Amino acid sequence: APAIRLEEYQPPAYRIDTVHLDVQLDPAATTVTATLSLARQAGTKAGTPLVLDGDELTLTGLKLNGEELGSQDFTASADRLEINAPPASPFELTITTQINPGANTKLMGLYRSSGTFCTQCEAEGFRRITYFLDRPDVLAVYTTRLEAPKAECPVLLANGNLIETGGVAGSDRHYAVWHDPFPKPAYLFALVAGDLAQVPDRFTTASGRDVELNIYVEHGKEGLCDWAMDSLKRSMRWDEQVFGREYDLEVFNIVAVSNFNMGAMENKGLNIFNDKYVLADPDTATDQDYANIEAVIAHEYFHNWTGNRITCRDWFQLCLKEGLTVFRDQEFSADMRSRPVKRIADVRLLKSHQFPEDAGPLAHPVRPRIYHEINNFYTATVYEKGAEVVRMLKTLLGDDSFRAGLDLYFDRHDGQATTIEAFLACFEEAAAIDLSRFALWYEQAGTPVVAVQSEYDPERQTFTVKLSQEIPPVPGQKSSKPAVIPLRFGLIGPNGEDMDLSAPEGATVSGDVLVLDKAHQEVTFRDVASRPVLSLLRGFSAPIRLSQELQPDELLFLAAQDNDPFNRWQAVQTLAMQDLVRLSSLIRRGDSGKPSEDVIRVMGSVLTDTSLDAALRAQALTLPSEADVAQEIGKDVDPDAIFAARRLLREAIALSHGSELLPLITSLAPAGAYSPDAEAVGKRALANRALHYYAASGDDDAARLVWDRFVAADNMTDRLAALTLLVHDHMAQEEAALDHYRKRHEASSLAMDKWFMTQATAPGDRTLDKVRALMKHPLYDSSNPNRVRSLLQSFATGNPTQFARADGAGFELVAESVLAIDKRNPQVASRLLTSFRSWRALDPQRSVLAESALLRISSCEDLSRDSRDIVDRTLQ
Ligand code: B3K
Ligand code: ZN
Repeated sequence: APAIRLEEYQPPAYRIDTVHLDVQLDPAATTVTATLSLARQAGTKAGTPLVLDGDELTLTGLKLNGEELGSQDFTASADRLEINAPPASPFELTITTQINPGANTKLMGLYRSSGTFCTQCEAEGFRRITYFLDRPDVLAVYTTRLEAPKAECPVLLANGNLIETGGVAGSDRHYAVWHDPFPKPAYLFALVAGDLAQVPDRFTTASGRDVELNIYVEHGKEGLCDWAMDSLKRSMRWDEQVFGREYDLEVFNIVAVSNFNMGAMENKGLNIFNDKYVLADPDTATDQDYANIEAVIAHEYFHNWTGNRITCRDWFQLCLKEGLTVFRDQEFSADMRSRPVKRIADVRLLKSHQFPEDAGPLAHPVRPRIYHEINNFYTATVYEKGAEVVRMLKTLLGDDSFRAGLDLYFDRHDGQATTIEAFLACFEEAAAIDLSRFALWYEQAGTPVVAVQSEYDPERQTFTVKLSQEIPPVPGQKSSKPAVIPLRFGLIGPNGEDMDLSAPEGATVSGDVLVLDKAHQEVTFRDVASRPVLSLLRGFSAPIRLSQELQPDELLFLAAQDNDPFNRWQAVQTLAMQDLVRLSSLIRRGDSGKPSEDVIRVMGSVLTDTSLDAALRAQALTLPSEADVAQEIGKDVDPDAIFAARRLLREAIALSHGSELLPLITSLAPAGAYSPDAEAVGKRALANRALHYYAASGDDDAARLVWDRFVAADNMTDRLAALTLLVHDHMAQEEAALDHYRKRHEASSLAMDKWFMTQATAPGDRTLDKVRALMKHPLYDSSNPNRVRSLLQSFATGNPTQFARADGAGFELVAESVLAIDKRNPQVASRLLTSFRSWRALDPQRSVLAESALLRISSCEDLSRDSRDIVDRTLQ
């Protein structure tokens, strides 16, 4: 496939002002008649051919201004329709295509999910429905008429407002006409038709307009929509209050489907969701599920302004909508819950997903300059790092200028398809600031490493901080320019208070933010009465790696004293990380390590510090993951040694603090009915974290307690926490627990996904055979993306010792699965394939085996474009 390059962007030669779609739904032969009003763009020569995109289409009719087109006037193939010499003045094209939604296993375009017709058009799925200028800078007003048998498809939905419904005379069919007055790109088109239950509600906007809200689900699942609906209404209110953004149509519909390639999709007025991000009740959804639903509902809703009203000029600008919308959903969740706890969770995700991406063969800038398959660029870098860049902008500008810049953006670009440059220009203007250097965050791949050294001079009472920055080389980027890095900081005095400081020399400081913008910088603070401890990168104010040589006593001080809750958590993590790296390397050499007393003591004080929020304590007590430690080690990684090191530290903590654990487990149960509010969630998290340590002893008492909690749990969070311990620690009741769980939950696919996942992520060499056996389980379905993710994706990304087994069998299983899935669903296959991205960091024996699995995939000749792109880049 040819490379698409940002520098080669050309505006479209033709405009499409309106689209009338008539869709005659049929499982095997759906007929789509698209009537497009087209016009030459200023600057297009009369007679310039019109080239429309298609993908697996069959053309069955073509008219220009109502006249059948002769075969000499066009050329058509499954993936392209060219009108040789269109009229010079505006004209109308009527295209009829026939498609087979029942055979659409890629889940792009129009397909069926458990009998429901639904669509997914982002990024390039609309061209699988009709021939079109399928690019985000072609904005049109859509009217959609759907027709289907009334009994099979009582529900007919499309974008916009419903303007007409009726029966088709003399038949069992009925129709609905939807009109969306807001011009939109084709990727935001959607339709749904099927027999679904409707859960209705209402919302009154700030200006008093009444909006009808609906969630559509499979019959019988109506009772699982309360939390999603509640999250939607809170999102709508929040966007009004915090960003001044109101909803703009008469109706907002959400449909939950069980077969979906990703999380959800923000189609105008008709969001389509993976049911995993809609359905919840205490018995089947964990606290994490509730938080995810709240965040994804908000994210898709927020796209109405950041993505839909203002969209992207081209797919290189994807972060324009995604980075900004992730930032908005993060802020929403922070306001709904605890801000520091949310920040820690977001940073954990960034470090575990985006940092490895940015350090490996798949690294790319937040705004890529080249792609072969755009669907491979819905990445942690575009989304999560993209959100960090927006967050830095806010940190640098301050709240008021940031809001003024965003207001200007909404005002100036409403109704447009635009670029990162235009976005930044709004902030430059609103804040009278030059962002040309800041823009490097969109251009450069890789995570900057900031090295820090500090020195206190008691004679002169100065404190000097030497900072330097550098991005290690990544594919296609050997050198880099210094970035603009906002570092939130404090100098903490011996009493634990932040010192009052006057402006230092050597850097711009505003408030508590120091701006590092050169390769090397020396910053001197004067009149510093005593040696401070430097707390840097508070709140994780920039997506960088800090290389700061803090002494253990300084880290212990920060862990106990830092006024910034994020950095307190970070100090605990850093202490644990240092110890895990040390222990891993000892174990690797065959020595027996002894965990550090300091770390054990810090964990003990977190356990017992009741002045801290329970959720924060749970976060601090969660050791860096195996993947986090692997990333920190960086090369010649032995996952078995890392696993053993974590196990050792966990046991040592459990042994030293045994007596503190039991009361936490038993006393923290929130009173009353289950609620997903922040306080109750925090209590459950801490109790289950304590249980995790308590179980480490492996003795009978511990096993009994875990089993009892498993059986007695009245919510999924506690049940799954106990099940995970029983299975991952291979306790005697492991199989009994899995059986018990299966019997209880086999009617709920989403609950069973957790059952598959728990087994796929269990350590120990029996897991591989188990996963192979589970692939044949009657409840497993390799055509359903959620099932594949729960079993295979979680094995490949959540089980480092077994995926990277020293005999290569883990790599083989995943390679084999990628090849099998690729034939049906390239997007799911290529996502699974990205689990190999850190293969070069493994020890030589393992990396050779990973490479041969990759070569096996690469040698397959009919690989999809999606998987070909990932395997080529991974091997490069
Ligand atoms: N915009 C969609 C993602 C589409 C992915 C296409 N392969 C969901 C979201 O980010 O809100
Ligand atoms: Zn999004």
